[in-house]
Amino acid sequence: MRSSIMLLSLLVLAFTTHSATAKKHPLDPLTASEIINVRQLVLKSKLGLHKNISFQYMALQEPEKKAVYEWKHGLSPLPPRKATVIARIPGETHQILVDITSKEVVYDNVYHGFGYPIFTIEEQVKAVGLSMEYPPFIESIKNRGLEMKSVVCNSVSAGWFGEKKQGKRIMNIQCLYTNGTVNIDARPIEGVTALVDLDQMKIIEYMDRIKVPMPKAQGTYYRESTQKPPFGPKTNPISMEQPEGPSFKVHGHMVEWANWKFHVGFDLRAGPVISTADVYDPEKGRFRSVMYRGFVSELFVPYMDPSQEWYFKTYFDAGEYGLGLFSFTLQPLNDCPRYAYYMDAVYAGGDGKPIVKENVFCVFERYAGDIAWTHTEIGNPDLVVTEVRPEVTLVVRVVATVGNYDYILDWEFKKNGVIRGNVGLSGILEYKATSYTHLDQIQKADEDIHGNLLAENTIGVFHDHFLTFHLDMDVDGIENSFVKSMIKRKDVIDDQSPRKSYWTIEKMVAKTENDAKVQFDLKKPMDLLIVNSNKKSKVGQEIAYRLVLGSTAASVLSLHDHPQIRASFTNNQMWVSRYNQTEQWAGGVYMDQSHGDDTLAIWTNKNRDIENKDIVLWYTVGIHHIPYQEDFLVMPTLSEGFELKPTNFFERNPILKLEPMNTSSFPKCIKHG
Ligand SMILES: *[C@@H]1O[C@H](CO)[C@@H](O)[C@H](O)[C@H]1NC(C)=O
Ligand SMILES: *[C@@H]1O[C@H](CO)[C@@H](O)[C@H](O)[C@H]1NC(C)=O
Ligand SMILES: *[C@@H]1O[C@H](CO)[C@@H](O)[C@H](O)[C@H]1NC(C)=O
Ligand SMILES: [Cu+2]
Repeated sequence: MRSSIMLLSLLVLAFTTHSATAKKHPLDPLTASEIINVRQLVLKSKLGLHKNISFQYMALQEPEKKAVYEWKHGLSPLPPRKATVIARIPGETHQILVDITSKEVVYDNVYHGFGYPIFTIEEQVKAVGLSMEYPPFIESIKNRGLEMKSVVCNSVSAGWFGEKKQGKRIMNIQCLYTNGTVNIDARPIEGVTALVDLDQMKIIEYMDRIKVPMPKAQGTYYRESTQKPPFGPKTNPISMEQPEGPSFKVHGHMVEWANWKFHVGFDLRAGPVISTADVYDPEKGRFRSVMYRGFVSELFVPYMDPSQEWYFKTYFDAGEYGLGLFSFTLQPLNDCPRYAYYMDAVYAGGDGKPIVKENVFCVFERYAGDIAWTHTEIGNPDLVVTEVRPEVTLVVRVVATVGNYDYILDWEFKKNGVIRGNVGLSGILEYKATSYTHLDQIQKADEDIHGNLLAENTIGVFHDHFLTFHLDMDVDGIENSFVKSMIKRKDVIDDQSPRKSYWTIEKMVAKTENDAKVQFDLKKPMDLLIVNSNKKSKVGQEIAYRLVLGSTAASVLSLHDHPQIRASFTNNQMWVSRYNQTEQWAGGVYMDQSHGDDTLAIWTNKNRDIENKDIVLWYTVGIHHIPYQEDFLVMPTLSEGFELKPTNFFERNPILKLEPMNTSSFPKCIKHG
């Protein structure tokens, strides 16, 4: 949720030629050479004459859905390639559309609304660098008996706290102390905050308010090379064998595996983007569409400390920092298994030039010893029947490290037709320094330290994580409806049964967007279906997919709290909106310092018709995080997710005819005594 100046060294990756040998797809992200072309076209325009132009965001302007489907069905050639660019010159945000195919700038509009674009790495590095030469800051460091050479700083988004007018484009700078440890997050220099005007690129406010003892460096090491025994717990080396190689194929950005076919894209803001996920139906002898597009639209992380140094820490990690921008090269064998296939990511840096980051994606088959289905039948005379099949799935993984936190973003495809979206949270908590080294020192019973004491002088501050997924479902066609299959208790009347109660289902078809806002309540259980009412199964059921919830949390902030107004897409845990290509970012295109006027909550106020229309499902994986000591020093992965599951989509269990595994398929292994 914040970036440190140290990141720079990781990011200066040379631009290497990235050949596009494989077959192109209309949703392929911009290639390096396309990025070069877009940059040149913008620089040749009037705006390009400005010497301080900065490329905040560049992405493929997606062709219309209709064009993508026609291309897929072989009815038309590749649609023209276009790029959307958000550029910044001091005082102005420009929205630019570039037609790469016809080599022209289609439009260049100045944005006059609230909010600012995503930060570039370059401007964050510049901003944090300012404090290093700022005399009052140098004084503050000296006053604390610290040395400047061990200080690193973070860029912390400023948020919005009710000002009526659009404020300056600003950012907070706070610093940490290394002095030997690579764990920069462990030693916050509490009480010192600088405010930077990003247009002028200078510090405009400075606050050195309180002095708090800094946590010790000792015990903050997590690198293997710095560890001392006892080690462990230990197990023997482990790996899954694929004697005949993996079963998936990657052509450019298309992945084919078992009964699945889908496109893997990359976006600076969202990170991985899964598109046109189609599942094969052996009975129908063809692929059927499931999801047109799925990605993390926003990631809201509000901290629960209202003090002057902390109140603004209400991060929007996708829209302010970029889950793609902060995705890094995966480490073979540990980030992904031995047989994983790696893919690079290409995006435009702040200067508009392409950056190729290697091995940002991994694709691998997962076999974790789990069972896909099983049954033992002992009822047959003289015959025990056991049939069991192993579960093998396919995973596409990206790890986004937004400052201190690491988000392991997985899309998993299963042979039974399930798509699972999963996020693993790891990394280092955002710590607050305190004078306390033991809870006994807290005198007043009602003192709120806004977190838990995790180690001496170290508080893990309370916070939430809300990952809002954009799930554009096209279940066996574009026109879908949202149906709540509500579980309702029935009371037995007139003693017609010894039972007093039972439950049954009542179906509610959402006519409009308001009907489809869902806040979960254990006392009102329901299945949440995206149905295609134009298609029926053989017994007459509507074809559907349903959302199976994972970890769900409702924000408990006041609806009038400004961070919550900006994050009003978390006011419900699930929404359905009418498809509109411009409505992709749940918190708005301009998330930084936004006023909450371009959110999912605002769009759905239109209360559009959603019955038998092209619709988008929005679901928020939510986690309230009360830190405990085990989260210190690096958090063991907390894994949460949801499933999109076929629901009367297939005539029967689609994996009934899976073949079991067989010992003879594997090479003979040497047994060690
Ligand atoms: C704008 O560009 C000039 C010349 O390249 C440079 O000196 C100045 O620092 C830039 N301003 C900002 C805010 O980056
Ligand atoms: C830096 O670390 C060294 C070794 O742990 C220690 O001796 C020194 O006092 C530290 N310096 C400061 C300024 O904290
Ligand atoms: C699509 O959404 C944008 C932003 O909410 C809105 O301005 C536009 O009118 C919408 N288009 C249609 C066809 O509804
Ligand atoms: Cu957390």
